[in-house]
Amino acid sequence: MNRRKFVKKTTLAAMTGMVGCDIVFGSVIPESYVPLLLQDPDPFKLFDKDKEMVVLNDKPWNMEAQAHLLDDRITPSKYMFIRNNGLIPEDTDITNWVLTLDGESVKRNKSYSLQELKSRFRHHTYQLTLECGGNGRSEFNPPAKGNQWTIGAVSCAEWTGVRLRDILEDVGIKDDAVYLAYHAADIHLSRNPKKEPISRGVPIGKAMQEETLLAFAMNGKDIPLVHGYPLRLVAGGWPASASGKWVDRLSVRNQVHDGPKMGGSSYRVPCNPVAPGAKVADEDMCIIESMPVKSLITYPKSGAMISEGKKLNIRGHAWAGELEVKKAEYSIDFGSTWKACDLEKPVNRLAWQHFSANIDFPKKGYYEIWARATDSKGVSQPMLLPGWNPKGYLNNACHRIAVKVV
Ligand SMILES: Nc1nc2c(c(=O)[nH]1)N[C@H]1C(S)=C(S)[C@@H](COP(=O)(O)O)O[C@H]1N2
Ligand SMILES: [Mo]
Repeated sequence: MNRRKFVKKTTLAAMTGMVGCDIVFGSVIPESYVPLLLQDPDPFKLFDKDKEMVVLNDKPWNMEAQAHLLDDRITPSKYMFIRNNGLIPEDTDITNWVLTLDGESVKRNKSYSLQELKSRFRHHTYQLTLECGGNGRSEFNPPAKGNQWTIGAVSCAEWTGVRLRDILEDVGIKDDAVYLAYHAADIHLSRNPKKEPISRGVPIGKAMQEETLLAFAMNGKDIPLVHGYPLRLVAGGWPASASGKWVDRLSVRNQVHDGPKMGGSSYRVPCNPVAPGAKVADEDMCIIESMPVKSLITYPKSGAMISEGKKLNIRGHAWAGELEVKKAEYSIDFGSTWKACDLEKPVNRLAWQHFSANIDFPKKGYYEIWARATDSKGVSQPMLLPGWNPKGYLNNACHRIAVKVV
């Protein structure tokens, strides 16, 4: 057998294995042609996601949940949204994974192996809400470029790791420290190794909070690769872009970090409200910090049919960035009147809170159920779209579902 034929035979055998059944006309597949089934990796299998998750982009991979998928108190990985700015790291070697601390404001550079991080520092576990700054972007007008998130770019998983504060104290930081920046192992879309897809972070004050973790576990297991394995920064309550995945370097900066996606209109909004479509000067844009108050009805699924005379028990979650949610209400008359929901305290700071209510409908027909949360400073969600901004961030409008009483 000549070499050419041999290669063809072995690849056909390999492809048959991957397809999972006989490729009937396999012998006539053009050379170096990849069957469609193998060209399009199934993202649900690839990332272990539920089939009801919605793919928004495949280069890079971005995927969101639907409201009813987020019904669990702690979000399981299969319902957790994916937001990537670049390509997922390849060939992650955890035995040689090193976290380096550097920057203008560390007393000396220092490196830790994963094993050292886990064994030298105390472990802490918190439920932490992570919401993409662009969640709700699809509603803005004029529309904003980027992934057209509806309501599903939010999660609240249970994260376990070491406190970032403990590491910063071990390294020693100078008095002039301003910002903690992350650098990570993901790959720029251009595959240029000199370019980073994203490098953001948090001000030192947020870095030093009890709940800010360098996490190595999610929901009691290793972090799934797509969510940051083996090491991830988790800064709950802030736009999730501050929570670097695949972190291998942390820089303590003596100025506001200036990495990719820190400037321009990235994760920044006009410091003062502007008219829709306005051009905003760079110096009038402010970095998004704590996320605004928001809520989600996770049961029932929009479109539910309710039998006349039966009460409907709705439930959902509410969160308010750095603040606590103090009130959750619902309306079945398009916002004319509001009734209180039962609202639970958060299990820990920065975890979303659960609400529920028992609803009586006056008669048969179509209804909408609107939910509205209010934070500890008395600020409520707007019923409709809030302030326009160039990239479509911070849409915290009330969530609404439709039901029919039949
Ligand atoms: N290294 C790295 N970290 C990252 C990102 C990224 O592209 N690369 N995306 C950020 C953004 S914009 C969001 S919203 C969250 C998404 O986290 P998830 O995919 O685990 O839900 O990760 C953040 N951390
Ligand atoms: Mo994001």
